[in-house]
Amino acid sequence: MTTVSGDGNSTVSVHGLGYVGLPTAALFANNGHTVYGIDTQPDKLERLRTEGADFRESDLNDYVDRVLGTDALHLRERPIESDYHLICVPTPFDHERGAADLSYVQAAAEGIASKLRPDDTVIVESTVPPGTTANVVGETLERNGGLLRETFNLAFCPETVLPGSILDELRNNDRIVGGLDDEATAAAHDLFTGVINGDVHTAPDAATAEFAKLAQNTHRDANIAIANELAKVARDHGVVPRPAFELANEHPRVDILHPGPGVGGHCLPVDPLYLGEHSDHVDLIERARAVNDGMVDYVWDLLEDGLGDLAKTQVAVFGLAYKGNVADTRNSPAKRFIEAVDEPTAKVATDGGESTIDVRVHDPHVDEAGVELWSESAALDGADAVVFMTDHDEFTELNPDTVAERMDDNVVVDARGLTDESWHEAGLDVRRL
Ligand code: SAJ
Repeated sequence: MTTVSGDGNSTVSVHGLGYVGLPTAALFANNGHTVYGIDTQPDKLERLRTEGADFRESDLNDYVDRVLGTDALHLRERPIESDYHLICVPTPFDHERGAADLSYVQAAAEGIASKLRPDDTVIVESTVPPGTTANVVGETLERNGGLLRETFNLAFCPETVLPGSILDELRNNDRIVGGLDDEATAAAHDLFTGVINGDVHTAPDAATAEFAKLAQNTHRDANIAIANELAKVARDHGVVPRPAFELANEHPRVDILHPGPGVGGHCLPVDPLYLGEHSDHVDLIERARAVNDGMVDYVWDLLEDGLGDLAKTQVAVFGLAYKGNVADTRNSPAKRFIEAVDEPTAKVATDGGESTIDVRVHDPHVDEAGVELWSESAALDGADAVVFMTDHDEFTELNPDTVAERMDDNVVVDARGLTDESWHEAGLDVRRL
């Protein structure tokens, strides 16, 4: 097996320098390893060289910039011989095929194969359906390189980054490692033990580690779905959901999560889908996905209910990011909410005529091409309704009297539980999840 491991002087190649790979490369480079950060996009490498890291998390940028341009972290377009190869490339879900798109993983494995030496260790971090490390990566490495499977180490170790606290979670979270054999598991275990503060748990094999990762995010997605469904049912009973959940959560074995406008980000909306690829028993998991995706329509219903008529309406949408205090808009429910404005059914006024909805999106964290963003006051001035889609701190701090003064009408749809009694007292008609 790999002789030098978690002792901080191995060569480690990180394939794919995205939101997982770049912080991971910095983690190893900051802990004494010689790291090769490999990415097939020359523009990205050039930007990193000239401008440094551009995460929205300054502690992470400092951590990456500290090693960029030093002998600890070399940026390269092509694979190079290394003791360890970490695969951190995207694995988007291909909705047309109903399967994970493993082409980036395969391409990375093909590149590694030509540089693989006996006893080197390959570790997959990208989220993949169970069996991928052994069947797809293992076979690709063997087919494209000159080595038999038994002569190198192959393991899976899922990434655990949380937008908003990437560096903290990268350094402090526990990790799971599962290899195709004990040597591979041990090699991966030693590598991560040397650089993180959390524990490294060993799985009996790679497929178990792959499954465990998917189970974590599927569990969270399904638990958010039950919170969302309970919230809708609560409202049907005239009960405000969140205070009811807080009471229910007084029980030691109950922990209802927060309802909201749906689930976004790069993990929860996608990972549960990977479980259905080789199983006929995915049922509740799919329904949970549908419940969460359907929350955007429910928020629309609350809005329509509040306004009564959508003709010539001005709506301020507060929050474009997929969750509070981040700039990330991937799979954001707010984006789907705004897109729904363009659908013909959303535009029918109660008198049957065309309605014109003027949507003004305000998000102090987001700066995104293609989406027109408004300042807080420009979004609120003359608005008939305000819809809270993201729980940014700035929104929690809003003064309801000021909001009421600026608006024309008084409808507030609070999909994030930001408002309290003072919003009613300010004369606002609040519909809360
Ligand atoms: N959300 C709710 N209600 C809640 C909690 C979250 O509606 O009670 C929504 C959020 O607003 C957001 C979405 O769910 O739209 C996902 O947010 P999140 O904070 O639950 O998770 P992510 O996607 O940012 O990161 C998840 C995390 N996984 C788990 O908590 C099990 C993170 O720890 C993983 O590292 C990450 O996926 C990953 O990379 O897989």
